[in-house]
This record gives sequence, C-alpha cells and structure tokens, in this order.
Amino acid sequence: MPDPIVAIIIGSDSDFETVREALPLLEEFGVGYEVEVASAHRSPERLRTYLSDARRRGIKIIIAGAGMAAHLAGVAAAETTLPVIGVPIDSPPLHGLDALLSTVQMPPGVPVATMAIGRSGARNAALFAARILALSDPVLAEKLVKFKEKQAAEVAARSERLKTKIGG
Ligand code: RP5
Repeated sequence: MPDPIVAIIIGSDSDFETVREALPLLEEFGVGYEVEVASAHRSPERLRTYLSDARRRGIKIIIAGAGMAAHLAGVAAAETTLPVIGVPIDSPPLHGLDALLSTVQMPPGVPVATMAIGRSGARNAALFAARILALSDPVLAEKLVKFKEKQAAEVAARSERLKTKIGG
C-alpha cells in the first residue's frame, strides 16, 4: 500500500463498519490511508497528539467519522489546517441526525466538509478526498474520469436489466 496521505479517524471501533466503505475506493484510486480510533470526548489528549504531527507525517486530508454528539470532525478542524471531511455515523437512538447536525453546523472559521449520514457518506468522503488530491495529481484525475464513466455505464446496464425483467 502507498504511504498514507488520508487519515481516517473514528470516535469508536464501532464506527468502523460504516467508514470501511471508503477503503475499497481509496484502494481503487491508489490513495494510501491509515485508520485511527481517537475520541474527541473519551480520549481528547490522544486525539490532540495524533493530530499534532499529522501534516508532518505526510497526511493531506482527514476523514473523521463519529456518531451521537459528534465533535470529532470539528475538533480535527480546530486542531489542524488540513482539510477535514466529516462522516456522521448513524448510531441509535437518533440514527445519525444528531451526528449530522453536530458535524455540519460548525461556527464560521472552522470548516468541515460534511458528507451524508452513514455508508453513503463514507463512500463520498473517499471520492471527495480523491477529488481534492486530483487537483495536483493528473493520474488520479484520470482515474476519477474513468470512475464516472464506469458509474454511468452501470446505470445504463441497470436500466437494461430492469426493462428485461419487466418486459418493457
Ligand atoms: C461516538 O459514540 C462514536 O463515534 C460512536 O459513534 C458512538 C458510540 O460509541 P461506542 O459506545 O460504540 O464506543 O463517540
């Protein structure tokens, strides 16, 4: 695997089932990543220490996934100047609406690019990270063009399959 340039931090190992959706996409694009559990609430010192040398270690983008009163992405954006992409995790009992509002409603001056709740958000976080990195990586930019083409072809194939199924 290439050296990590995307750091995926999660508030709990219970968040991993959701954010793992990002991993195959990052691998498909050849983007190195690392995964770290560090909670803004339960282990603030550990989180601060991890973030303090992230840029020096070569990390370019942080994806932060957390549930409930999710402050992980916001704290990451407060502690670094790296771009932070937030993924609200759909934990019970509010199924992610709590995490969405906690992640998206940042005060002016501390930006978090907030994705959709749950697995869709995790996938889009990987794609969004790849788009940022592709600004200075033409090979990656070409991979993103191919990805879009493949995705569009899949929609057409699904349409054909559906027509065959319903005889339309
Ligand atoms: C948040 O609390 C975590 O991000 C997780 O989504 C949620 C529940 O954590 P666990 O009780 O499963 O460790 O901090």
